Amino acid sequence: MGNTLSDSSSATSGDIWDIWTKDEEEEARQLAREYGIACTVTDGAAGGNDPTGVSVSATGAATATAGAPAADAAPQPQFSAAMLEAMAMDPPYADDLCGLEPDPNEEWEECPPSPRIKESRLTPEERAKYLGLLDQIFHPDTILGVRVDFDPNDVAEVCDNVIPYLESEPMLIEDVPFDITIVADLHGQLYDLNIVFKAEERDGKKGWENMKFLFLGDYVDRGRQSLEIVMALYCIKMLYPDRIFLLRGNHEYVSLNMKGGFALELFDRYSEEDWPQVYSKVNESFCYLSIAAIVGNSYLCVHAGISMHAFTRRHLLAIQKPVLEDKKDLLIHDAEWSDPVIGLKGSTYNGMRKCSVLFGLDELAFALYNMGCTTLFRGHSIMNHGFEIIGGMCISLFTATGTKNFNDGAVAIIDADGKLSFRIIKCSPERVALVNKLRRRDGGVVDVEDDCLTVEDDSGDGETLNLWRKK
Ligand SMILES: [Mn+2]
Repeated sequence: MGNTLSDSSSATSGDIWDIWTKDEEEEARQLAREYGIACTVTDGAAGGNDPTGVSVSATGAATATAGAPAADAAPQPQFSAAMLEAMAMDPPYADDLCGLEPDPNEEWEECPPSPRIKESRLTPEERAKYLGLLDQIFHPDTILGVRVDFDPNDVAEVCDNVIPYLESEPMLIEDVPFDITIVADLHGQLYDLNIVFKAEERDGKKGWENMKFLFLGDYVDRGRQSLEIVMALYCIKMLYPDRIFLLRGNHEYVSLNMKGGFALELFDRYSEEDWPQVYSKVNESFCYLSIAAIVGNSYLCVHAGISMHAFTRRHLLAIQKPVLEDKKDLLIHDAEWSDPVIGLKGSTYNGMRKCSVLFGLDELAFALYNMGCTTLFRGHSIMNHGFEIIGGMCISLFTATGTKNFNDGAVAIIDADGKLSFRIIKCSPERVALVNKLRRRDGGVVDVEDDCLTVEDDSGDGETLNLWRKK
C-alpha cells in the first residue's frame, strides 16, 4: 500500500502527473507524420486531406434488407419445432419486471410516433458556439492527443442543453432510418472518431453533415480524450438531432467510469473544485441516453446484448428516464453487459464479465422474433478485425483501434436499401505506439484528497499509487 511513485523514481512529482509532456507531444506528432497515423498532420494546414494510414475497405460481407437476415454471410436462422412452439407461447419470463402485465392483444404496427426532437432548437449564438467547439475538438493537434481546455461552464451548459434532446427519445428508439453508419466502442480515442467522420467528408461538408450515425455507447474510459468525444457528440446531437443517435454503454455509469479512467481524466484536467462538478454533470447527462434502437425496422442495436428478462419493445419503452444505475433493472443490466456465445443453448452466468449473462443464438432468435427484427448489432467486445458476424443474426462491432492485440476497428454502413457493408480502420504496430502514448493510465480511483489522487496500480495486485496534481 501507499507505494508513492514520486519517492521511488527519479522523476519529480510533477513529472508523474504530467504523463503528457511537451516532448511526448512532439514525439507523437513525429510518429504520426512518419507513418501518417490518425490524421494528416501538417502544421497550420486547414486539413481536408484524406486520413492517411487508414485503410478503408468496404467488404460487402452481408446483404440484408428489411425482413431478410444477412443471407449471403451465413444461413438464415432456422427455428426448430420446439422453438416455434415456444414462440407461440407467452414468453415465460415476460413477467411484471417493469410493472406491466403481458398484453396478448398488443400490436406493434400501431406504435405511436416517436416524440423525439428532430429539429435543432439552438439559438444562433449557441449554434455558433457549438460549431466553434467542434472546430477545436477536430483540430489536428487535438486529434493527436492535446486536450481542449473546455471551460467547466461550457461543459455544464452543453450537458444541460443536450438533456431535452436525449430525454425526448424513448428508451428504445424505434424509428432510426436506413442510410446510416453504426459506430461502436470509442473509449476516449478521439483519433478513431475523427477517422470515422473524415471518411464521410465530402463536398466541403463535415462527415456528420453527409451521413447519419448511430453510436452504440462506451464513449468514455481507457483513452485520454473521453471528454472531447462526449462534447463532440453532444454538440452534433444538438445541431443535427435527426442525424445522430446515441445509445448508452456500460461505461456510461458512475459505478464504472469512476474507476475506468474518466474520473481520473477529469481530475487531471480540472481544479479540485471544478472536476467533481464536471464529472457529475457529464454523468447526469448519461442518465438520459437511450438503451436500444431499431434501424429500418430490422436491425436491433444495443450496446451489449439481449436479456432473459422481458426483452420486448413494450418493456423497453416502459422504462422511464433518467436511469441512474444499471444494476437496478436486469433488463438494462443485460442490455449493457451480456455477450453472445456460439453453441450455447439458452443462457448462463457470464463468468467473463462476472455479471449478467451469456446468451445462445436460440435465445437471440427468440428475442429478435419478439422484436420483429432480423439482426442484432452490438459493441462491447473487442474484435480482432473490427467486426464479426455470428450465425447470420448477430454482428459484433468495435471501433477503437489497438485496444488489445493490435485490433483493427470497424464501423458498419447500412445504405438506403438496407444493404450492409463494413469499413475497417486498420491498426499497425506504429499506430499502437501512438495509441499507447495517448492512452490514459488505467486503474481505479481509491481515494481523492486535495492534490493527491490514489489509484489502483496497473499490476492488479492491490497496490496503490499516489498521483499528485501538476502544479
Ligand atoms: Mn462495453
